[in-house]
Amino acid sequence: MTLREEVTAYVGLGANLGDPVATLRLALDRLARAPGILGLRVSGFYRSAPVDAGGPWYCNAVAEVRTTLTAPALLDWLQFLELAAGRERPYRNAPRTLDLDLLLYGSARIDSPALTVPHPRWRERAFVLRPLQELDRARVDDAALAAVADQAIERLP
Ligand code: A4P
Ligand code: MG
Repeated sequence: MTLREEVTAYVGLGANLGDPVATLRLALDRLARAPGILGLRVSGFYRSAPVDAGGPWYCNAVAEVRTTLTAPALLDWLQFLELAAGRERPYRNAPRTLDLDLLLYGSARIDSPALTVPHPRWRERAFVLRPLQELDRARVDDAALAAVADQAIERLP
């Protein structure tokens, strides 16, 4: 049997329909139990105004995931968890019960029809940068944060 190497990946979580905090908690719980997931570290939860989208404010967080899953296999799990949360896709950037984005997968660069890593917009979003900075300060520079300072966001207690 070939043992896969352990990789550290970052997953962005977002929700603005239903009970976003409860949905994020449940998704994190399910992700932590998924096969091939060795451990999770989770940022605080944030309330953020929709960026390039309408609808209610979002709840957002980022999870650092230690995994032996390949990036496509991890994406499959994330999409399964979105479906389990009742995710529908009526139009682009529509309000959603749960959105799980693979932000980073080790140092991999992936550009396939189903998966782009790093996520193309991760550096443009305060709702990604702020929670990610909590988990790994070195990944988020002050210039990136300054560039998104106009995006309304607050950490939930
Ligand atoms: N896909 C490709 N690369 C990836 C990746 N790295 N991670 C593909 C996840 N999926 C990836 O995704 C569409 C397709 O992208 C998938 O089938 C997958 O194969 P989706 O989740 O159906 O579509 P989406 O969520 O509308 O697109 P995306 O790219 O996640 O949207 P964005 O740009 O992330 O924007 N404002 C606040 N405050 N908080 C938010 O969470 N989210 C968005 C979504 C907009 N504004 C927001 C928030
Ligand atoms: Mg998405």
